[in-house]
Amino acid sequence: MSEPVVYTRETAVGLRNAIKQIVERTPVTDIHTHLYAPVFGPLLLRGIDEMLTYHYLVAEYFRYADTSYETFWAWPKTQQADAIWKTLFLDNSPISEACRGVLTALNLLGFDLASPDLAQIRREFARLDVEEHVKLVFDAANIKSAVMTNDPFDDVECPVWKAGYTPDSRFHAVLRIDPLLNDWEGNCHRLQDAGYNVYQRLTSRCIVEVRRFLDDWVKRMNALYMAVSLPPDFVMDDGSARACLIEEAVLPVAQANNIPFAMMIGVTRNVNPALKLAGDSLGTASLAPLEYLCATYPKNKFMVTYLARENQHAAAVTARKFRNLLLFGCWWFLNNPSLIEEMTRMRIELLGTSIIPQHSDARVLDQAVYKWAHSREIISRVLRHKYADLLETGWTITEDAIRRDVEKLLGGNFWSFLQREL
Ligand code: RAT
Ligand code: ZN
Repeated sequence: MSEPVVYTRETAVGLRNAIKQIVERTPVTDIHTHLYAPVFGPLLLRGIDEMLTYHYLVAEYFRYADTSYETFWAWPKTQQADAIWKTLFLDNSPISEACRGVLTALNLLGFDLASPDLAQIRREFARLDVEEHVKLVFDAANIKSAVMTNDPFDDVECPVWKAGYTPDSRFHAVLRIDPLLNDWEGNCHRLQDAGYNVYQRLTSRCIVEVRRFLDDWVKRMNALYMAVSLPPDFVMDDGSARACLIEEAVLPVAQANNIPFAMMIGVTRNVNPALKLAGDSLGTASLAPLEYLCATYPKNKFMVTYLARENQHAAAVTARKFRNLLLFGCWWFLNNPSLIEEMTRMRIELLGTSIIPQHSDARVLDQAVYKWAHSREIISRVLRHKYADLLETGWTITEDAIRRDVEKLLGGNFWSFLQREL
C-alpha cells in the first residue's frame, strides 16, 4: 500500500500541479450539449466549417463585416466559413472567447497554427469518419459521456427514435419541450398529429393526454431529464398554458419517472431575427417562480441555470434553501473565462462542491474540446485558491479528497441527483 499523499501549508507548491492534473484527468459527464450520437446522422455537426459558422461567431462577424444578412445567408456554408475566417481571424485578432475556442480546439486536435491553412484543415477534417471523430474529440476533451438535447418534434430526429433507437453509451437523451411549453397554442396540433387527443383548452382530459405524450417520450428516449428554455419574464402565476402544463403535466411525469425538470431561464429569443440562430439575447429574471416550484413540489427535482449574470448570486442563495435544486453550468453568454471564474468561485463559496460548475453547450463536436479545456483551467484555479485558503488554517488536504471533490463536480453530483449509476 502506498502512503496517502497529504498536503500541508509547507508542501503547498505540489498542490497546484496535483489539482491541475486531477481536473484534467477526471472524465466529465457533459450534462447539456447539442451533440448527437452518430446514428442521428446529419444532426451531429462536426469539422471546421461548422465550427466557424457557429452562431456565436456569426454574431461577431456582423460586428465587423458590412455584408448584408441576406447575402451572407445565401452563401454556401464554406463561403460563410471563409468570410468568418478572414474577418475574425485574419483581419482582426481572434481574441474573443468564441474565436479563441476555435484555435484551442484546432491546437488540441493537433493542427499547426503557426501558419494555418484553412483548405488543409478542411481536408484533414474531411478524412475523419464519424466514429473516429467522436473518439478523437471525446479523448481530447476527456468526456465520459455527453447529454444530447432531443426534440420529439424534429423531423430528422423523430424517425430515429421511432425506428427503435439503439442506446449509445457515449450519449444520453434529454426530452426538450420548448415548443410545448412556450407556444402551446401554436404546437397543440403537433400532438394531435402524433395521435394524442389534445385541444387548445387545457381541460383535465387534455392534460391526461399531454402526460401520456411526455411519458411515452421519456420512456422511448430513456431521458435523463426533461428540459426547457424560458424567457426572463417567466412566471408561474399568470394563468398561462405554460404554467398549467408545468404543474399539471411536466412535474407529475417527472416525478413518476424520478427525473429532474431542467429550466434554462433568461433567454429572449429573436431580438434580431435577421441573425437567425445568432439573434437571441437575454434578460434578468425573477427568482420567484423557482422558489415557488422548489417549495411547492419538494418531491420534484429541479436543475436550473440562468442566462443573466445578475441572476447568479440569487440563484446560488436559492440553491442553499432547497435541496431539490441543482444549479448547473455557465450558460451561453456566461461561458466566458471572466464570468466562469466569478460564478464558479461564488457558487463554491455559497454551496461548496454541491453544484455542476459547467456544461459545454457544444453544438459542434469539436467545440467540446475547447469548452472543456478552458473551463477545466478555471475550475482548477478556483479550487487551488480554495484549498490554499484551507491550508492557511492548518487543515491538510489529501489527493483522495481532491479527487473525490473533482469527480463530484465533473459528473458525480449529476448522477447522484438523478439517483442513477453511470
Ligand atoms: O448555447 C446555444 O448554443 C444556444 O443557442 C441554445 O442552444 C441554448 O443553449 C439552448 O439550449 O437553448
Ligand atoms: Zn443549449
